[in-house]
Amino acid sequence: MLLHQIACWLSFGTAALAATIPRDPSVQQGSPVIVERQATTTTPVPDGECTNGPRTRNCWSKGFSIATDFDAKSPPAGKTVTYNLVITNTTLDPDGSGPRLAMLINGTYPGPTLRASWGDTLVINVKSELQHNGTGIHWHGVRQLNSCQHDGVGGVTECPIAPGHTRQYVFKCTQFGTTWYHSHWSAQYGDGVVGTLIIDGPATANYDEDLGVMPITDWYNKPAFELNEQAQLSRTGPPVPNNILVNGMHKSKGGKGEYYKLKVQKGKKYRVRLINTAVDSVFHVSFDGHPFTVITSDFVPIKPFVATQLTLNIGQRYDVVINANQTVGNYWARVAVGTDCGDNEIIDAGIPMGAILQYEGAPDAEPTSTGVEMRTSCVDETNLVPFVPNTVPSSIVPQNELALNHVQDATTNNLFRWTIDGSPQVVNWTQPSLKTTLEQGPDYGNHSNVYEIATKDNWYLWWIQTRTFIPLPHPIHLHGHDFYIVGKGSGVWDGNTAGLTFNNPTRRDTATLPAGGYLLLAFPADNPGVWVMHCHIAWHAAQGLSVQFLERKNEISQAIGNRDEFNRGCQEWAEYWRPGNHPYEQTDSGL
Ligand SMILES: *[C@@H]1O[C@H](CO)[C@@H](O)[C@H](O)[C@H]1NC(C)=O
Ligand SMILES: *[C@@H]1O[C@H](CO)[C@@H](O)[C@H](O)[C@H]1NC(C)=O
Ligand SMILES: *[C@@H]1O[C@H](CO)[C@@H](O)[C@H](O)[C@H]1NC(C)=O
Ligand SMILES: *[C@@H]1O[C@H](CO)[C@@H](O)[C@H](O)[C@H]1NC(C)=O
Ligand SMILES: *[C@@H]1O[C@H](CO)[C@@H](O)[C@H](O)[C@H]1NC(C)=O
Ligand SMILES: *[C@@H]1O[C@H](CO)[C@@H](O)[C@H](O)[C@H]1NC(C)=O
Ligand SMILES: [Cu+2]
Repeated sequence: MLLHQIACWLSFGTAALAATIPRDPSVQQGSPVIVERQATTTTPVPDGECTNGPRTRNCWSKGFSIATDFDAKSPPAGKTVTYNLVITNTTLDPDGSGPRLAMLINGTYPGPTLRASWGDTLVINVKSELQHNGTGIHWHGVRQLNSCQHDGVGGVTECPIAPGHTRQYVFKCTQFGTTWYHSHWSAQYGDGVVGTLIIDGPATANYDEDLGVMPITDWYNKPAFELNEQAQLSRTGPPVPNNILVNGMHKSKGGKGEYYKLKVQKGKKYRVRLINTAVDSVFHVSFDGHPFTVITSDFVPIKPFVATQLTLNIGQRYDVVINANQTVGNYWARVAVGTDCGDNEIIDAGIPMGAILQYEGAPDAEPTSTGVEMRTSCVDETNLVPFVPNTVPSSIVPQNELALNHVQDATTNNLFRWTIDGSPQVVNWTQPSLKTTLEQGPDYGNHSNVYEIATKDNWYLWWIQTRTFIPLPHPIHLHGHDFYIVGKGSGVWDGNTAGLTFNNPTRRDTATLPAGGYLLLAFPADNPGVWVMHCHIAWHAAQGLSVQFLERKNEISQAIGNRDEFNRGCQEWAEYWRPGNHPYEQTDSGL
């Protein structure tokens, strides 16, 4: 018992906070020991033996806790969790605006929430019942340690899944928290090929119940493939979304449709998992009358802090704990669009935007609550301190600038293209970079935007620098790793590393490049593979805004092991993508 207590004296919150946590009535006698006291320090202690529960969320299992360095280890004897998913070409009418073409996973939007635990192995069989598109599923933020061929990026880590065929993805859950999965094939996730993924593990604050995911997206009444073509032609900016959806629901400007409800009981604390799954929008989220505690940014547990509003760019996640301690009633869970960098038709429709936080015992009515003034900005949160501290070596040598620009001229058939060092990325679906790497040639193609990361475990510092006069913020997402944000700012970086943040910088897998500015991202070369880094605005990714990191190329073949599935996928794709055998052609980057 004493051992349990000592081990569970991990750091978070305050004794006062812990003291207000009510007893969870669902914890029966005979359940694992619940330690009443929490520590008051903010210093992690070594992992001990303690059991996860409503008041010991910092614990996980013997030898694993919120203080575990998850880069170094994860629970070894995890379960194998298997899911089957089917992608179909169908229609959807989420807000009463009328049905439109959609591609859905198991017929729902968003697709099923997949769930596993830290250390588990996920096995996911994805069947494509699309008639006339390739597809593939990327597991956003999953590190894919030594499993690059399961990253799901057609033209980079796999050949797309051909119509009627199945792909098996297998990976270990080395991190825990909240994420989403989506098609990485051209603009397809904008048409609905999106779902959510929860990996259970310890947390930096306590809560009674998990309310699950709250994915938020922009929504268009026209298919994404159609809008993607428009966006590429345009000199005047992207199409304006017609609505937003919270967990696949919202009222439309015509007053039809329904709000998503988060149902709570007075006196309990709830974990809510916020995810921005949009095509082109920054969102702000708040809960009227309910300041909340933020416990993660992306897959990284952070020192908890209280906030009244959070900003999420595309691909970013925050897990928050809400205390349902207000008068029984209905409250708005407000969502606002970052209008400094985008727009949405619903904003001026006079309809509250968001979802409803509904207490048990409250009537089924729209809230009349008021809340904080919502932001309009498109900049990242700043108060994000990783719970397990890490240091980036200050001797790190910056790589050459990755210069972000744009072009729209004869060399691009007058299509709008974003460029990195002068080149928009275009992938070749039949010849993914991983295939080229394994076959040792012939080459990656003229617009592969490949950057090599050669030295094992060396730290690399990537300098993304805006050089275009179009001042837009871009949510930069990296595969195969997360990164440390050692610097960012407006204008041009002066190349001086002295002022950068090396001591426990914010760590995550998606960060916003400031409008017109620069972003400095560091990570070690600890995962052989081919990993894309791209803007997560779907139109921008389709218009070439990405690079591929070729990491420790000579070790990739051995690292990934069996490649039968990979080879079979490429044979099936080559058969489908024969000239004359498919009605549509590749018109964009392919990503
Ligand atoms: C998805 O649908 C398939 C086919 O109906 C079914 O076998 C599978 O269990 C479903 N998956 C989930 C996660 O619900
Ligand atoms: C989906 O079905 C429509 C017809 O309903 C067809 O025009 C379109 O090509 C199909 N798309 C895919 C990806 O199969
Ligand atoms: C995918 O299917 C949509 C129609 O559903 C079509 O507009 C698009 O061109 C297709 N893309 C490719 C590359 O097949
Ligand atoms: C409700 O909970 C919040 C967050 O834990 C706390 O700051 C606030 O004081 C509580 N209010 C009441 C009335 O208990
Ligand atoms: C894509 O790769 C295939 C197979 O290597 C090759 O035949 C084709 O020319 C490539 N396409 C382009 C546009 O480079
Ligand atoms: C790549 O660029 C070279 C030089 O501009 C050109 O000769 C070649 O045709 C290009 N290859 C492809 C596949 O477009
Ligand atoms: Cu962008």
